[in-house]
Amino acid sequence: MKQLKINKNYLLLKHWWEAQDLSNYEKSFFNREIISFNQQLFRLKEKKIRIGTYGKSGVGKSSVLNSLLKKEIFSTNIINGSTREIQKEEWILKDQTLQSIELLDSPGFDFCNIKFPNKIYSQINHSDLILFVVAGDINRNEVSKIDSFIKDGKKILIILNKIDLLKKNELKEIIENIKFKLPKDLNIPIIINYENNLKNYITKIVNQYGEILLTLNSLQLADKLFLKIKGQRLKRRQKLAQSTIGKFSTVKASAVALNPFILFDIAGSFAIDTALITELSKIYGLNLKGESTRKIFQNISINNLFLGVTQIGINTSFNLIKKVILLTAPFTSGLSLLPYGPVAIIQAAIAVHSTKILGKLAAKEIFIRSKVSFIEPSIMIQNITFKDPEIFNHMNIYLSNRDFNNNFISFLP
Ligand SMILES: Nc1nc2c(ncn2[C@@H]2O[C@H](COP(=O)(O)OP(=O)(O)OP(=O)(O)O)[C@@H](O)[C@H]2O)c(=O)[nH]1
Ligand SMILES: [Mg+2]
Repeated sequence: MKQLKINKNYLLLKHWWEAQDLSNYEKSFFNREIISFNQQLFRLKEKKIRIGTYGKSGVGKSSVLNSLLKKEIFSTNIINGSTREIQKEEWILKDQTLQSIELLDSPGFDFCNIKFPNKIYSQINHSDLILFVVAGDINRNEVSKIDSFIKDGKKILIILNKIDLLKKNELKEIIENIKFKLPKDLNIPIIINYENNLKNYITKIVNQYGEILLTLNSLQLADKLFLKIKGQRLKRRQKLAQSTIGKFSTVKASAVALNPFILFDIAGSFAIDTALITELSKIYGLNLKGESTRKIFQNISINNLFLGVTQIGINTSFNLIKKVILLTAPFTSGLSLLPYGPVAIIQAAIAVHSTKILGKLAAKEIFIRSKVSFIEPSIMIQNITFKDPEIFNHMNIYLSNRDFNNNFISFLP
């Protein structure tokens, strides 16, 4: 494994976070997420890995943690629902590079009396490592929860508990059944909880990969928050961009059509179009100078047949008709102005339509140009290389599910 410097990554991430420059609105809108991310940053700085348990009620989540701690810290009961909310305990392992381990116990996800099941899922989902505790073969609900964690790009281990209640030949069969229901290519480990087996396994994982799991998870949580903030910014800008495009198309429609005595030429139309692009670029936080605006405009007109044709069409053919009509007006006592009505309507319609297309294409082009150039968390993730890639399969899933572009194009006007 490339020597991973946790301090360096902490500083990079902290720096990135400070540069985010959130507005007050965003600070209050994302308050909970921000607090939780700051806690993660703090854990990264302090080298405190967080391990969370999850599973059905009564499978032995609290007992599993007690067996790691070798103390009865978390309450257990034969009656389901002995854990009602998330609880924490520090687990200090000797001879390891990490400062300490934070263990999270959670209520059973299927227990009917827990108040906020989604909040509990989300808190466990923030852990650096998830122990998914099962007691025997897994049912549809358990498979679906495991799938959600996988989709979210989390590192999970399946902990098979209560094996003392099984006959010897049953154990093998149950493990096969569980494996059959998990995604084949991922090789999610199934760890049997007997004697010191689980403790040894987790100690090994934490010693070998603790730092990198903590770092990767911090980057992943940073990236998730970054995407949320970015999505929300784009949604607000989408509204602003749409109304700006609307205003410009009205201006252009009246300029080219409604006043038959202004011979609105290519230069005038171009001025309105470039003003629109400049306005849109301001909305997307990219202050384009004249030259780049012209380039965007040219690119768009060349690549869009309709726009290219209307640029010429509105301004030449229709104006020619206008001129002829106006010139002949004195000879026809103004009668020739009558056909001007429909021409004006067509001109206005084309102007509106073409401005809307121009606005949409320009927003997309501007958005692509405004993509942040400084190091962002997803790039930091991609820059980390691994000696044991299989352990980090979950990050590949995360990156491929992230689907950056497709998510955001829908937020454009
Ligand atoms: N036979 C056997 N019983 C176990 C084992 N682990 C836990 N139990 C028992 O199973 C019951 C439930 O255990 P808990 O640890 O409370 O289960 P939990 O998943 O935390 O349950 P909730 O907090 O209600 O969701 C208790 O009576 C435990 O003593 C095991 O390995 N073998
Ligand atoms: Mg419990």
